[in-house]
Amino acid sequence: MSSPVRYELQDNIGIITVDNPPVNALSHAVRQGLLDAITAAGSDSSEAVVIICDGRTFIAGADIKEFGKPFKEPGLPDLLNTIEACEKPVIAAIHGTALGGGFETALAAHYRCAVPSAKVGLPEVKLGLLPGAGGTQRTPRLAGVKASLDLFISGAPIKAAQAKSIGLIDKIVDGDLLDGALAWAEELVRDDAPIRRSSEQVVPDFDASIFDEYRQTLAKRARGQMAPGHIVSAVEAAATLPFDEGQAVERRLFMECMQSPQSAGMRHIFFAERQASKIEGLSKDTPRRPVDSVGVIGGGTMGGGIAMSFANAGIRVTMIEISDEALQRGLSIVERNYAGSVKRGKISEEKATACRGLISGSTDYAALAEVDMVIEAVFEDPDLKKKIFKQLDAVCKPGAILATNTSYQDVDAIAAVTARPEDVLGMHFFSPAHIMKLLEVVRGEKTADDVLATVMALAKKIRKVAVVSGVCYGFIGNRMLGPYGETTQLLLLEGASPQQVDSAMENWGMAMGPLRVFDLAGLDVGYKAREALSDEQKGDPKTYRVPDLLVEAGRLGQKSGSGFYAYDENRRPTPDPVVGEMIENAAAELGIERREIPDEEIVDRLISALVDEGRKILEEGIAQRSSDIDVVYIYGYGFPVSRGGPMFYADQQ
Ligand code: T1G
Repeated sequence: MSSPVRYELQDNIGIITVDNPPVNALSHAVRQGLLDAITAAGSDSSEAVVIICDGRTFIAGADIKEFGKPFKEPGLPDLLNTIEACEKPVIAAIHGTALGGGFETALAAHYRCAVPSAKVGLPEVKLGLLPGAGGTQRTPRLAGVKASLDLFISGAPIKAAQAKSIGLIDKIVDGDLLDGALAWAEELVRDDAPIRRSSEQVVPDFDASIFDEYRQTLAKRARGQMAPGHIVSAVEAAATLPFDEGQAVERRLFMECMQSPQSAGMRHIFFAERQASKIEGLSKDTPRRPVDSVGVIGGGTMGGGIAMSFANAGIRVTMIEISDEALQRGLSIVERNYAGSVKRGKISEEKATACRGLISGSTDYAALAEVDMVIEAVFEDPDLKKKIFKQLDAVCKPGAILATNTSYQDVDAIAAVTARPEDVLGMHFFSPAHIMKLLEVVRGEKTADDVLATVMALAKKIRKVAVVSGVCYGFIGNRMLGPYGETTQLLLLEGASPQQVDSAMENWGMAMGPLRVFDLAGLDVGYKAREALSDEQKGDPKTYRVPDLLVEAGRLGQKSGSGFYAYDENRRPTPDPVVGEMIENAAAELGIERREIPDEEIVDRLISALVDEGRKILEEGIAQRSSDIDVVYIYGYGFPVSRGGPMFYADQQ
């Protein structure tokens, strides 16, 4: 088996090339290949060494697939210390994304150059880890304490120009990277440039109180997460200890993170997210239809957000509304959202104007005659949706993809009103649609393979994480929310208060407790849905008695100023004794004895409710794999990524 690393001497420069597709991850073979190459360069006639990569990117990190497997030498920290110890100038030449162990490799080199489009970063925190191969010790010596803390704690990559401005990249190379790096190496040799080891640099002055400041912020912002706190300790070691001692601290903290269930959960989601984009039985070569223009039916909150998702990806959007007034309202939602994003510095004024310019409106369906795709985003009335699909069937061109943004309804029944059910599927966005990453792609019985393949690829283009679901009431996410909500109601009747249930779940890691979620969504939504059901279909009255009482008392949730909580003008929730009384009366009426319920039991029963329904969804083939369910809950329902999703969590227990 040939090594994924090759070494060649070109004139007086040694060139080490890593070629390990798809992202040149630092697998054992790559580490061994790098060690062999730097050793060879150390003893041959080369006067300098360039490390460069083939393919689409410089090394994008350690090979995450090897984590948790038996460790094989050489380890990365030792390998990078060997590269740094080289007595000849070592230059790292970066393109694509130099991430994690990949950027640590560049930091172990004595000089770094990059093409303008390159990005560098240390995203280990997103895997519940910290940079474990000298990154927490070398980066502060080049870029200082604060810039390093921000880089490690955000995990976000930065552009080459910014990296240069903080001392992490020395040179931007325009034109061919290898040519540029070789020319620079020649120059360094000619100028007898010093061997500049990052580990020997002194950490620039810093205010020692910065570490406690970050710890306090993280105690709130990253409550319960291990890695961010360990990052601060590792950087503090870099700032206060000699390199070797600091590296030992880094290693110890890294191993603690690596062995933590949190990192296991986050690594699971890393691969689960990528797995979700693969559809069993659908080959990678399935043809795709072009989607350069999209129609959106409905200019409400969802319609506006969906329109922005496509415009942000450079796709022209036509928003359809029933009247000019409604259309103006829809377009002004978009306007307001963009203005807000500019104000919060999320996007530039230019970008917002360009995206805004891609969105137009009409009240005439004829405006959709030539679009490649239409997404219906009107409120949850199945008859209205069917009426709209009949109209779309009449006006849209052959081959146009017709999608519904329904959160619950039978996509096959909607498709059946058209003469082209093969062109119909569900695209279930989550509110706010221009921000939430999850997209449930609902595959109808007759949905054509190329339609599915097109939408899955399109999801990546509009920066969504797409998960395929079969047709059932509520698909994957909302279907599981049913038993989760019912169990919540039982817990209230049995003795837990809304604030106890919510804080138990939020302390466990959920972004928001169930009662606050229901108040945010609006209690009238469920009430209206139940009104259309028979008592038998509604199921056990215990599971909806209290929400019904609240709605009938005009408590619709945040939007009416009260629901399970009372809300102030800033929509901050406060417990309301009136609700406590309503719950007690309902419990008495339903003959339920009340008792103290420990937080653990609340968490167990609610997570079990999710997992049990998840298992049924798997048995029925509604979801392709259990990790897809985890991705749905992480990206759509505020499930803590450090728990890996409900199904993964259950498997760990
Ligand atoms: N290890 C193993 N496989 C990886 C990988 C990695 N680091 N990165 C990507 N892949 C696989 C991925 O699963 C997919 O496989 C294919 O490559 C394409 O990825 C000591 C311990 C680089 C920005 O966290 O962020 O270094 O699905 O679909 O959208 O301090 O991948 O095709 O079979 O994501 O173009 C730190 C992780 C590791 C970077 C490219 N590094 N990767 O995005 O493609 S920890 C990271 C990414 C570490 C050291 C520590 C992205 C990307 P498949 P993709 P993409």
